[in-house]
Amino acid sequence: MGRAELEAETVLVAGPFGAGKTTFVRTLSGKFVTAERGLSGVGASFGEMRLKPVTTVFADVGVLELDGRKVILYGAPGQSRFHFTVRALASRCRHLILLVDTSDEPAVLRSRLYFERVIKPYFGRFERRLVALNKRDVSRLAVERVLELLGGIEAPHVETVATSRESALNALRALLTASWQRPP
Ligand SMILES: Nc1nc2c(ncn2[C@@H]2O[C@H](COP(=O)(O)OP(=O)(O)OP(=O)(O)O)[C@@H](O)[C@H]2O)c(=O)[nH]1
Ligand SMILES: [Mg+2]
Repeated sequence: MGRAELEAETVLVAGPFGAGKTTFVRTLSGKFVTAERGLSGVGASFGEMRLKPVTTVFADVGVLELDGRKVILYGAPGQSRFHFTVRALASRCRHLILLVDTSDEPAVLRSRLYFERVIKPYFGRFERRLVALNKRDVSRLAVERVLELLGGIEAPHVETVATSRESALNALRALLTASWQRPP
């Protein structure tokens, strides 16, 4: 780990394909590096290609300062063929934000499946965790219904709209400052 990472809060922003990870990191970050590619390459499923034209292939990296602290955000790739990268990303991040796509019921169920298959093995190692119920501006689902579909995930939740800086900042503050988190 580099010196900057030792001093900074590191946050893995994870979630299923199209949940808004890149958007969340981009909205928050002064410096932003992304590894998005057109989604025409080998390995993309038909369903994935229908959903959107670009996707993250290794990680989005964003840096910002929040209340005098340096924060480094790593946006995970959502496409299933890149899920192996989550292991490497999880090992360099202290905290986790799990983005749930709340657009409709199938999207929430995809988020649940992603959590169970990809994140759960690493879940216990994060110091602070937050579930961000994203796309609340376009969702007609009640929060209670979203949580019911998600099943139990042991972390507090907030509602977010990743395109809104205020909303994304609110989520990041909830992760880093709230007192309900278990101590390190
Ligand atoms: N309305 C709305 N759209 C959103 C929100 N967050 C993300 N989006 C849109 O959802 C689409 C997918 O967002 P991305 O940020 O590319 O999603 P991702 O999770 O990085 O996707 P992958 O890297 O391919 O897994 C884009 O069109 C975003 O503009 C939100 O809170 N509200
Ligand atoms: Mg992305």
